[in-house]
Formats: sequence, structure tokens, C-alpha cells
Amino acid sequence: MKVSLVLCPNWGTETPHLGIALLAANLRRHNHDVRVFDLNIRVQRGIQGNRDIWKTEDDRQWTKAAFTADFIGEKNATIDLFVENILASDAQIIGFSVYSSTYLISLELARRIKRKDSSKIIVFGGQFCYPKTNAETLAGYECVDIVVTGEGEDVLIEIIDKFEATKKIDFCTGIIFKDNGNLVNCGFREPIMNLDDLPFADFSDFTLSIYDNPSQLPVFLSRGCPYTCVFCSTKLFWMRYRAMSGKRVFKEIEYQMSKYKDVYFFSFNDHVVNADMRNLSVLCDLIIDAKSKRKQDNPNWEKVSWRGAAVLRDGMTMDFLKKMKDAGCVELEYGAESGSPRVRKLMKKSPYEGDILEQVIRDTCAVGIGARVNFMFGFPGETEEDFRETLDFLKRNKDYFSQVHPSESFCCVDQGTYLFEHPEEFGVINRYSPLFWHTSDGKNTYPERLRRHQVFCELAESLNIPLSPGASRIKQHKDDLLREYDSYRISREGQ
Ligand code: B12
Repeated sequence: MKVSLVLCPNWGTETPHLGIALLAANLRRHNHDVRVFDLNIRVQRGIQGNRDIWKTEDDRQWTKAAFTADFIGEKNATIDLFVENILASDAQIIGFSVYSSTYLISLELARRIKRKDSSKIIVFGGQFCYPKTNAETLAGYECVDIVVTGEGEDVLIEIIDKFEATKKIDFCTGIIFKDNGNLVNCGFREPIMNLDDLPFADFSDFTLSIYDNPSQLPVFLSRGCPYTCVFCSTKLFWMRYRAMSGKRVFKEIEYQMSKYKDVYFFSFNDHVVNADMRNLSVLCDLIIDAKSKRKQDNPNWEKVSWRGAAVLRDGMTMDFLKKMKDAGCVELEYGAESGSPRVRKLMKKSPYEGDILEQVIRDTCAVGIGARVNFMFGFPGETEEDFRETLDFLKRNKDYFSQVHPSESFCCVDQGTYLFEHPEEFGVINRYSPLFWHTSDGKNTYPERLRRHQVFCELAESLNIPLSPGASRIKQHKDDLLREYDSYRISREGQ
């Protein structure tokens, strides 16, 4: 069957989209005819329309209906052109990769496609489609036929197989669909346990040279996360943690390097790359071996390097970190979140406190791997004293961070997380506002979290610690953020 996969603005331009490349590979393995439309890169590179108008410095705008409505109004003709391009692919199934920053434009395209040809089946998938929250809302839109609520490889094949057999959309676990206008939630689908069986990602539909770094491709070693941080929603989507074998990941790297002669940098898109240390260790050994023995076949082997997100855990010893460095690791992104052991405990972070946390950051730096560390502000229960511990943590370790990343939402209460489901345990009031919630003692409010964020950033600046780019955006938009909070508060009081 003909299938088109679409990525709408706004998304990153660092690399081609891994999820779409994986879905395309799997569809082709099952002999389906796939076309990919990365409209995001076309928009952002100015291939359609004026680059300056399409691009906005403030990513948050893409989640706002008013902003996207203006944008759609202005870019009517280009959107119609995209719709024509997609329809010209003659695909029966048109799948959109949907995130908080892409869903509004995706809905607009879906509406226009349906208006022109109502026989097309519109499938929404991707990490905005959380089973317990957004998925039902999205499936409620007339222009959306199916919402896939988890990983997409197997379920997309089943949807097609059933459609080919019955000529209608049928029950498949892992989807929500409409049956005579009524939503049918088919429930959870078992995650794919043997990740080694998945085909290598297929990037042949993307022009690598137009992405930010043409020598970089995304890969992954695992899905999900085995840890239980109470603020995190990863489990809702990916459910169980699963890892590929180190050998399989190495084969993928080998394959992509032989196919793309300029590629030698790999970004691991896992939630945590070191949850399964055994597989990671095997992968490192294989890369180290190839770096010394394979450079004659392909000089890029010597340059192979990679980055990924990692957990601050036991086993991240100096020896292990050295091995990672020798295997080309250049940066690890750690979620410290707070300098206060008490707050980390409240967050139910991985059970490694105090010395290990700081030691791993310092050792990472000592072996020559960049340590990019994430922080949150105003986790419910965080006192001024706890916050000061975060500031002290920053001062003590100032020489060891390659960058600090203060969360731009400070501390979100996302639907479906443990934090959301247990508001009384954390004293959280108005949990339905992920950004603007407050605590029952009235002390932990959005403006207070923003203040802590600002104090943290000022300290980092004064210590010459590089800050992630988002930090300056908060400073720049501070007044707008507080205005948004005020109008939210006023509307709540009026209720
Ligand atoms: C890499 C990454 C980025 C890169 C993207 C680079 C690029 N060009 O691809 C960068 C750094 C730019 C980025 C930015 C953002 N990101 Co980001 N990012 C990720 C990350 C770490 C990996 C994505 C990935 O490849 N996953 C692995 C692949 C296999 O999964 P996948 O793409 O989701 O695809 C699978 C399924 O979702 C599904 N699927 C996907 N598409 C479709 C389509 C159909 C039709 C079907 C059936 C199924 C399906 O099947 C796929 C295979 O199983 C994830 C977290 C994570 N580990 O997943 C966050 C994540 C996707 N990002 C997220 C967000 C919110 C953002 C931002 C909006 C905000 C932010 N501050 O982070 C920005 C937006 C960018 C912008 N400019 O506007 C959220 C999305 C949550 C949501 N509800 O929308 C995530 C989940 C992180 C999180 N937990 O908050 N991100």
C-alpha cells in the first residue's frame, strides 16, 4: 500500500527525524510504498516561502492556537501547495508525526487533505499522543481517523494489513479510532521487546546536506526508562524499558557509515543511554576496535563520536567513562535536577545520592567528556534552603560542567505522571495546569519558580558556566510569561 509520512513545523533541524526513518524502513520491509514529507526542513530552510517569516526564536509559540492561526492565514498558499504535494503521492494512508510543537499545523494539513479527498486515512502518531491524555482529544477531530498511542512500527503494519483485508479501519491494540463517529479506544499494545529485530533506520528520503550537521545521524540503543522519577511521562508512552544488544547498535552504525560517506557523528536519542551498562559496554568495545582496525576501509572510523542522555548512577566509574571516551563519547546529558539530596529523594530519582552524583559529573569532565547537566526549579517540597543547595552545587562544581540546562518550564506537572496522580502527597493545587500549578501553602507559585530560574542563571553566568540557549529566551520573554500567568490567575479567580 502507498503510505506517506509527514513532519510539520516546528521541529528541530539538527538531523533527519529518527522516528520517521524507522517507520519508513519497517514499512518497506513489509513491501509498502513509502513517501516522506519533511515539511519542517522545507519551511525552515526557506525552500518554500520566506525563511525569516517561517522561523520563530520562541518554540513555545507553536503550541499556541492564536500564533498558528496567524501563521496559517499568512501562509495559506504554501500550505495548499504542501497538501497538493502530499495528495500527489497517491497514498491511501497519510501519517503525521505529532509533538506539542507540530500538532496544530498537522491538524490544519489533515483538515485540508480530508476536504479535498475524504477517502484518505489520516493517522496521527508520535510522542504527543499520550494514551491517557492528548490521544483521545486528537482522535476527536473529524480530520483524524486513527491515533497511535505508542511506538509505531508494528501497529502501522497491522492497521494496513487489516485495511487491505476488510477495506475499513479495524480494531488494533495501541490505537484509538472512530467507528460510526464513536471513539473506540483499543487499549494498550505490548511494547516491541526484541529491538534487535527492527530494521535499520532508512534516511534515504532525507537530503542529509540540508540539516544542521550533515555528518550527524540519530540512533538509539533503548526505548523507555527503567527509573521512576515522579515528574516524568516517559513510561506512559514507551511503557517498559528495553535495550538493543550492543552488537546490533554497532551494526547500525556500521551500516549508516558505509551508506553515507560523510557521517561519523551519532546522537543517541534514548531517554538514557546507560541504563543497560552491559550492552553499552559491548558497543563501546566494538567501536574502540573499529576505530583502530577499520580506518583503512573508511577514515571516518577514527573520527566516530557520539552523545546521549545518561543517568548519574553506580557503575559510571572512571574506567567505564574512559572506555566511553575512547569509544568516541563527547557529551553526556545528565538530569541532576536539584543539588538537594532531599529534593532528589522526593523526586524519586535514581537512588544514587551525594558523592556519586558529583563524582560522576567530575569524572566525566576529567576523562574529557562534556557534562551537560539539567536542573529543575520549585519541585513541590523544594524550600528556599533546598534551592540554596542547588546554587551551592553549581558553585562547587562550576569547573566540571560543559553546559547547564535550567528547565524552561521550571517544573511541570504533566498529566498521567505520578506527580499528577498524587497531588495530595506533594501538596499540589490546580494540577491541570502543568505550568501554573501552586502548592497548598501558597509559597511555590509560577513567579517564584521563575525567580529561582533567574537566580540560577545569573549565578551560572557569573561563574562563567555555559547556559543552554533556552535560558536567555526565558530572560527575554520574562514579562510575557508573567502576563500569561496573570491572565490565567485572573481567569481562574473569575470561575
Ligand atoms: C531528539 C529530540 C529532539 C531534537 C530533534 C532533532 C530532530 N531533528 O529530530 C531537538 C533537540 C531539536 C528537540 C526539540 C524539541 N523537543 Co524533543 N526530543 C528528542 C528526543 C530526545 C528523541 C526523539 C526520538 O528520536 N525518539 C526516538 C524515536 C524512535 O521515537 P519517535 O520519534 O517518537 O517515534 C516513534 C513513535 O513516537 C511513533 N511515531 C512517531 N511518529 C509517528 C507517526 C505515525 C503516523 C505513527 C503511526 C507513529 C509515529 O513511532 C516511532 C517509532 O516507534 C525525545 C525524547 C525521546 N527519547 O524520545 C524528545 C521529545 C520528542 N521532545 C519533546 C519536545 C517537547 C521538544 C520541544 C517541543 C521542546 C523542548 N524544549 O524540548 C522541542 C521542539 C523543537 C522545535 N524547534 O520546536 C518531547 C515531546 C513531548 C510532546 N508531548 O510533544 C519529547 C518526548 C521529550 C519529552 N519527554 O519532553 N527534540
